[in-house]
Amino acid sequence: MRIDILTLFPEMFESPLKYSILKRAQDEGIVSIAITNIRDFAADKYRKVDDRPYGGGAGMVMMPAPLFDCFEHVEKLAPRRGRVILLTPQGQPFRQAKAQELAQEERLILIAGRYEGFDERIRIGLGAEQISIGDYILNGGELAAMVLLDAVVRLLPGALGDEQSAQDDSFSEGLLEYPQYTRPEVFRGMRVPEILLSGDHAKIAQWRRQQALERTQAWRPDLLERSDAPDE
Ligand code: 9D3
Repeated sequence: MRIDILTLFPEMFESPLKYSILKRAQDEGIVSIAITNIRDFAADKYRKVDDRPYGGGAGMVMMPAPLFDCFEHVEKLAPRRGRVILLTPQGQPFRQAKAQELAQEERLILIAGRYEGFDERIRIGLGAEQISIGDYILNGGELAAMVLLDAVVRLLPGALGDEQSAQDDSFSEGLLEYPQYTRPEVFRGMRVPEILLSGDHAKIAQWRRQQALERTQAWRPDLLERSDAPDE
């Protein structure tokens, strides 16, 4: 997969791309990630990319021309257009199902905004879909783009070890994880549940399933509405 990111703060992406799964996936050619600075496509000597909103109001709006020029440059860097995604607070909330869907694409173009928002003609003219990562206010779209990137790349074939990808299958059912324990058997007086030491794998699987259901009911009942899990 190729992922292009258009941003006014390209340096923000450097560190996350250097570690762990994102680093390895790039090194192994599973994903190619290219960051492009929208400001490089500003037309004037001040490198201006924002302007005051028509109709008045607080704050500034991202100008269409630098973004269109930046987009048209980036579009040509690879053969396919793929999906174009604007990270905005107005978007549909990002969920695992969307990450799965995006992981099937050959190319994504992500656009992270700053200021109060994008000139509406950007969304329309680029045929972009909008995605939000949740109902809270960030200072810009960059961290949202990184969240999306992280969630999508780990789903690409080969990005994780086999062991972990198998485990993910149970999470994609939409339940919280069962409780996990490692050594020692007793820590500060708290014991590992006896059943996990029993060696009875069928009983352990049954217990874990029950725990996952109970925790989801208690802590995230909203998840059960959407879960694929049968009505246990
Ligand atoms: C005053 C109205 N605000 C809209 C709710 C203005 C505004 C706030 C924050 C405009 C842009 C931003 C910057 N946020 C993002 O670009 C953003 C975001 C977010 O704030 N929350 C969750 N997901 C996302 S994706 C992009």
